[in-house]
Amino acid sequence: MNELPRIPTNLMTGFLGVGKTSAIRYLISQKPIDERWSVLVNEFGEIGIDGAIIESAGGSSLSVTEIAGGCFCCSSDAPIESMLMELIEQTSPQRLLIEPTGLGHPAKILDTLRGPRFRRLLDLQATICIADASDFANPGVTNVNVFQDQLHMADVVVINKLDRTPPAQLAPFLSHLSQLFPPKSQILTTTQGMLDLSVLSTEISPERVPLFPNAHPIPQVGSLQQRPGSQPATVSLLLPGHPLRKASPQQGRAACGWIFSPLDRFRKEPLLGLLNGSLDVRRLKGVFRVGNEWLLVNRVGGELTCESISYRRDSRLEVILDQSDFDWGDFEQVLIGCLGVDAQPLG
Ligand SMILES: Nc1nc2c(ncn2[C@@H]2O[C@H](COP(=O)(O)OP(=O)(O)O)[C@@H](O)[C@H]2O)c(=O)[nH]1
Ligand SMILES: [Mg+2]
Repeated sequence: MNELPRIPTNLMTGFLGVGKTSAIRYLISQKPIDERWSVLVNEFGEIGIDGAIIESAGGSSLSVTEIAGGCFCCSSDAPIESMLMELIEQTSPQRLLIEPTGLGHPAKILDTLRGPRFRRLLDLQATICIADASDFANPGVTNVNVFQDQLHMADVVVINKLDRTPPAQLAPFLSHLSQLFPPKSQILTTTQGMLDLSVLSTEISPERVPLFPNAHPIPQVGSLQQRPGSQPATVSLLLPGHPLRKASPQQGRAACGWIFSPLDRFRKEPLLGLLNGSLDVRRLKGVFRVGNEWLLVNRVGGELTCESISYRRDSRLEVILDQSDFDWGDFEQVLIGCLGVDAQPLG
């Protein structure tokens, strides 16, 4: 009996906000036009956003499946197995890319992909860890076991955000990476996740084992899961001005997400003022209907970026803080206060 060719598959790991989604979008921009790719993306919070961002980068031969609501790597419900199988059956991809959350432990996902259910279906290729040298310079991040294992389990490490990496931060990180065992197949530097497609088929080492296999506590898995090839979770019954809020603390960090009615429009200035405000943000991302346009807002630490996006469904926001407790009520009131339409100049 002829076996179907196994699907070339890559895991794109990396800590919060390092540029995983940017790298996937850039890889998709080089996708041969007649090749079918699928992307499985897992979000730290309950409100999926990356799926929409990635989907807006591709055409009809791209299918994006999002699992929101915590890390699939350690979920007791193991939705990754059933969703991955469904995705393979429904989309028959010729390449599969998987983006776990920035807090995801790669070992458990790799075990699943190499396990009995998937090893005849998937051709597991390079695990690519995107990294930010400023995280390596931050003991609050380097002490996180998941961060260390993301680097340790990778075949390729890509130091992204070179545009804002001082040489004094780059050199010690490169030196650390070059001393890891087994040696990395490639250590690359780039900006905006710009990677050549050839990186996906880099040679891999079967010897890599985790340093901290049990590093990850078991979080809850939320209900806003998405089916293969479907749209990101939408809540059609939301009333304008009354967003759905889902708080979902992650490994000792306060985190919360909101979905607004598609009819809600934001005023740009107060919205960006709030999102760029004094909150102790580790990671923030959102898509917003602002006047007649749609904006993608990203913040990592204190750095906020904003760009137009072709996503057009509803406004949604996800925030994760560098502190364990936060009362989201006041923040939500200010967020709702940003709704409205900017006054048009007279005349
Ligand atoms: N300065 C700078 N920002 C970048 C670079 N690559 C990505 N970003 C920004 O970093 C933020 C997080 O990127 P994203 O790809 O969503 O990271 P992810 O959370 O790892 O998926 C976004 O605002 C990106 O625009 C880069 O090379 N330099
Ligand atoms: Mg992402």
